[in-house]
Amino acid sequence: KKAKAMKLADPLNASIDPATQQMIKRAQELGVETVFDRAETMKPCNIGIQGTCCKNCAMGPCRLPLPKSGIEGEDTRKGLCGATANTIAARNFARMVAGGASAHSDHGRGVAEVFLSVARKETEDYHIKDYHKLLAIAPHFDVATTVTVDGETQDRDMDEIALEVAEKAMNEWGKPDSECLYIKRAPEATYNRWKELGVLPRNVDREIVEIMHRTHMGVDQDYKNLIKQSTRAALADGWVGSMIATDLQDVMFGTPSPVQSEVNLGIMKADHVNLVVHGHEPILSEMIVAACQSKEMMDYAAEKGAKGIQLGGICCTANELAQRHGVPIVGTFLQQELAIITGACDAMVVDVQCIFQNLANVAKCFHTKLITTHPIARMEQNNVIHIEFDEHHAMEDAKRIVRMAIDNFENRKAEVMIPTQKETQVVGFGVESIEYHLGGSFRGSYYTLNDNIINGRIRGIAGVVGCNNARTKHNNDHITVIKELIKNDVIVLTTGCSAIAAGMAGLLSPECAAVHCGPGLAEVCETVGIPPVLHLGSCVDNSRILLAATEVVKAGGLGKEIKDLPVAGSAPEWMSEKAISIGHYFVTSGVYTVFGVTMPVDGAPVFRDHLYNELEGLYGGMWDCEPDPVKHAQKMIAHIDKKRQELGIDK
Ligand code: SF4
Ligand code: MSK
Repeated sequence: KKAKAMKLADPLNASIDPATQQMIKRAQELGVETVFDRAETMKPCNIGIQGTCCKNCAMGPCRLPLPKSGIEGEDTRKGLCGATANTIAARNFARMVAGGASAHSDHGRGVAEVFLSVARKETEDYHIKDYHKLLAIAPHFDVATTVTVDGETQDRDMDEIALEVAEKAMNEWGKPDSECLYIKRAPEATYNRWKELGVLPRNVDREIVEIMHRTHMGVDQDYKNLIKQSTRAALADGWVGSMIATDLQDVMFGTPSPVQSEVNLGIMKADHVNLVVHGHEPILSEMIVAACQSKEMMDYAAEKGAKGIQLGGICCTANELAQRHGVPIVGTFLQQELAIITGACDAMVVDVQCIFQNLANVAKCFHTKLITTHPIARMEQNNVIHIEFDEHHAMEDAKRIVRMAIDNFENRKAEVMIPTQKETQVVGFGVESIEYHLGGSFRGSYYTLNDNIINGRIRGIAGVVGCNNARTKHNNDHITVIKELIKNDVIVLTTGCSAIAAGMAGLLSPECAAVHCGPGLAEVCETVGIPPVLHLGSCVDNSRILLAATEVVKAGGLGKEIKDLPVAGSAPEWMSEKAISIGHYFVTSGVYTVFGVTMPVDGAPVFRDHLYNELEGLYGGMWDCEPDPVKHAQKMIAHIDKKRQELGIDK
């Protein structure tokens, strides 16, 4: 129930989505507090937002706000130890990279551990679904796929390949020497650039630990050196931890290909058991899909008076299940409380990342069972049930959870109110399917991506990704940025909650091209039958965007490195540390990357200049921040045009 001093959000100002507006209003009528109301009540700290508050030791917190009039002459601000604003902001930035890289990479490690169990035949519930993908990734781990016997080349045993891939993958987190193997997947010139700059990641865990050491009180006090280490950790995230997560998930659960699905709160059904999965790791949710589809569970639901089981996802778990099974998406990050407020959510199952602790308080007001499943992510509230999920008896755990949701169907108490809004969407593009749908390769025909970029029908490529943030109007900036880009013939690759927002606005359908795109992009989309906004999956699947850019480089005609391409990145409504890690691996892979909302660097202008300008000289990519979504998109387009000019393909 809402606290006494709570201010209420204006639903029309809080979101552009009518279903969300309706449910915020509903929550307020019922006296249930949501993130939208809390954002009205609590405003952010003016010093923290500038990135210049340090609490790395007990002599602080030391706060170094930038004077309103700016700094005249020498900047004499310092903490008790003498740390400058640049050092403090850079340490805070580095710790965000560490937090983000650890979240993605620990997810990747979990996937690799399950894959190792599969390879060792220790689990019967998970299998290899895509052997083709296994063979495709094996060489990147230096695992041979053939052997020579008596002078003849023969295919190697699949079980042997799987085991070796699993062991080599696990090694990427903690090998004692050398560098991560997967980093070589980048274009050769980019790899050489990183080598020269000394930022090749050694192993994932080490780079993250080293950030924590360097940012401890009294260690690294050079903002440039701190950013160099942030680069190692971010590259270890994007090109190693996240990329291995994506690849091994594809091997075990199938490489996505375009599939039709639906999105928004209206996918929930009053006469069905509604089971909502929320979080990130498909290890759990894949099993829940299988359990929901089992005859045993469907019969049990019918016995309890339900017409069926409606499974739906929130956040990146939603993207994982949608891209591989077409499971409908309930909503974005900011809609998680609202799914329960429908009164029709019989169980919400969560694993890791982006889960509001307030879900437990909202669930108390309804009949919803809130179930945590991961040993590293529990909640203190006593109405939360913990069912620890273990890959060795995964199906048993999944059925227990589904049965709990079915048993709870008859306990609905509040009046059910499910918004009617839902959109049809096509999701599940990856590097493989982009290639397949655009002429079977990246270059050489009327249909291929590189040719369409060179001839100008497609002006460039944008990656628009990331979260929602309750400090901005829900989905507004994602949709404004994306519409501005496609109107100007820029094709958009999207992941995470940005992808869900695009689906909710009807932008993940091939039909929307005629309405929203410039003439060149519309022609390409209509010819090959793809949407102008391609859903590439979850946050770890940003690795697919890196690999798509790499394929464009390799196909030729557009320079030697990702930095040469007419591409730009964006996270219009970012909020998580993971977004900072993603942003930093995009930037240091050569992509101009614009964030919305605010960046916690404004209190340290010299450090900010390093991120926003100097990094371009090192990596070819640089950071920027622009909260106005139209200007945000225009900055990306200007960068794309600059690159087209440098390539000599501007028209
Ligand atoms: Fe203050 Fe330095 Fe301690 Fe940070 S490390 S809290 S700047 S004394
Ligand atoms: S779920 S990290 S709110 S995109 Fe990946 Fe969405 Fe951001 Fe979480």
